[in-house]
Amino acid sequence: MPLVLVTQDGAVRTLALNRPQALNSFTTAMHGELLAALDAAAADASVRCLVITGSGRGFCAGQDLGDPAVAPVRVDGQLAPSAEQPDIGDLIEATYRPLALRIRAMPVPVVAAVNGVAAGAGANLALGCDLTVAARSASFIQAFAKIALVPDCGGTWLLPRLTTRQRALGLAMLGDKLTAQQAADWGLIWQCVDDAEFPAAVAALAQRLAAMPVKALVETRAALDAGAAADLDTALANEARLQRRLGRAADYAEGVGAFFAKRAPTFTER
Ligand code: T3D
Repeated sequence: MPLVLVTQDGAVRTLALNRPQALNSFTTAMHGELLAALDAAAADASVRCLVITGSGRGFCAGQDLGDPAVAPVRVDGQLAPSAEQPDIGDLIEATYRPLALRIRAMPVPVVAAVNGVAAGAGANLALGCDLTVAARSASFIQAFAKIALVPDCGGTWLLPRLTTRQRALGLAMLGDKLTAQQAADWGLIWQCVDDAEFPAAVAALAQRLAAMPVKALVETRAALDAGAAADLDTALANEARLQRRLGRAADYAEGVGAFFAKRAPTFTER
């Protein structure tokens, strides 16, 4: 059984994490399949929007804590620190770091469709996508402190950018469950949708993004990320550089032409 299910509807590709019996928690093998699926989507010109979701009742419970890549070894039958302990830093370097960077560099908009609980690295996978839509029954848990770790998969970068210092620290230190509605109210996610409307809402958003000028949307993501750390003049210079390039591209001509012709534009670039 694939650990990542890949489906496509028009120009929208959906990747569903597929270890429902363990709430789609990450094993090294699932990381490998997800990165390969992201690379394949990035290379396929028919894909204009990517959706990441979970199979079954969960989105993703973060790292599989029983995976040999992280599990503490048994000493005299007890789980305990040991020289044999796998190096979790090596795992993070090889898996969550490239995953978080890959999503941020996708050449198409990325929607997280959070169908259920998103915990640990699963929460930060969801929060690191471009637009995060959650079913009302879903939740977000920065579970790391409960196992004496710090947020990873980009959480230390994302949380202070998405919310206030107090809320970021409260979430990360306490590891309490944040409901989908709270996450929306706090501005951490784009939208919380009633469960019955969730699949249709995700599909409508993804199809809408796929019909937009995705090259400009991807440049917008990069420019906002760069702008958050830049001074005003640097951001203005970056805007001029991007508009110079985008203004010579086919999608700009199409957008302006469609405006004056009073018709819907057909964007083709990626
Ligand atoms: O060393 C490192 O970990 C480095 C990497 C760090 C990145 C991280 O993501 S660290 C954070 C890891 N994740 C967690 O700590 C979350 C652990 N899970 C939970 O706290 C709970 O499962 C949830 C709050 C997410 C959901 O609770 P609930 O009551 O809805 O479900 P459940 O009964 O706890 O879980 C259902 C099954 O999934 C259960 O298996 P079973 O008993 O039916 O056979 C449970 O063991 C399994 N499961 C859930 N999360 C994980 C998991 N199995 C392995 N690893 C998990 N993370």
